Amino acid sequence: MSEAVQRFEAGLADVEGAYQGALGAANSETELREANAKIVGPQGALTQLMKLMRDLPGDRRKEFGQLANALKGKVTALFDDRLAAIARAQREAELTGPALDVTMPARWSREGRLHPITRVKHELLDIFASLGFEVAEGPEADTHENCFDKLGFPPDHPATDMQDTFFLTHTERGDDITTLLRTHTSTVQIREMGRRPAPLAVVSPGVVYRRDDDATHSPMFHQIEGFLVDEGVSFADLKGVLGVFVERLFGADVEMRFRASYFPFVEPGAEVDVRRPGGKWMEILGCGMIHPTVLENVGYDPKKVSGFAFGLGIDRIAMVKYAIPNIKLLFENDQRFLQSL
Ligand code: FA5
Repeated sequence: MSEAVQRFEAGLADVEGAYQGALGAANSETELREANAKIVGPQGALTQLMKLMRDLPGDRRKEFGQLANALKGKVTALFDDRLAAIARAQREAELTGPALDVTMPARWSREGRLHPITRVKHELLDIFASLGFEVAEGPEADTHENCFDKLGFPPDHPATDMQDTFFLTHTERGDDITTLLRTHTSTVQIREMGRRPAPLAVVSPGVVYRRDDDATHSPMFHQIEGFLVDEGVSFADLKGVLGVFVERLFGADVEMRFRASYFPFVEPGAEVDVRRPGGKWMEILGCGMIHPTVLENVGYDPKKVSGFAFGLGIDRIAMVKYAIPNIKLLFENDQRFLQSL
């Protein structure tokens, strides 16, 4: 008898003797599949044995082929039986085992709510709406003209460096159009005044962008622009509106001060700081009387009408309101921090 025949016979006998024990010992579907793979899987004992068939003498091949196939059939049949038995046993255990515990606490699902910046924005807009301001919005990407030129920034004036930003270029019908991420919401003054006559009183919330980055400056932040134009509007009106606003927002015990400041689009210009009792001053807005050049640029007659404007930082107001030490906390979206507000 050839050596190959001997090996083949011995191999078949090994599988024959072991397969029932191996499949019978498996107690779960995973164990059963593993045991089955060791016999008839690609690396399994029987599969490997069948690869030896070509070494057998030609006249014995058919006989051994039939034996090997018959054995494979028995293995597969037992595997199917065992798989069904395991599934039955599992089902049986579920049915006879302890019932579903309906008293178990449900998985807690977090309830979402508005981000503090959105809440503060709504609160600010409500106050201005109650004072008679209407709400308008403008695009985040706007032209150099609306962001700087028509607001009285001279071309390439170093003042534009105050608000270093991101420029965007796209091509439209063959022309390169340059827009930029607006650095302030004052763009909406130009847009709204440009499209309708005075009198008007508008607030405009939105996102703005600058190359700024520290504890009180974020490269992306939120402003609300406000402006009012009519006959005979004076700085006293501006102080009155902002005084009511600060008191409604923070309560009577928060102090407020106007500091003279420069913005090309107002004259005179100021900044407003607020302070909680015992706290530090925090700048919350810039403001002033709309510059006559700006009024002319939007087609108004500065001899007939005048107006005031202000631009406030929503994030800064949220910082004062919730005593948040670093503006970054507002944008990290750490649930533990947001839940605490
Ligand atoms: C302006 O943006 C002017 N457009 C405001 C204005 C409007 C003045 C109308 C006069 C008339 P300023 O750069 O100071 O001004 O920004 C206004 C407010 O935005 C600041 O008072 C501050 O509260 C907030 N702010 C400015 N830069 C940042 C920043 N990087 N991160 C967060 N808040 C900021």
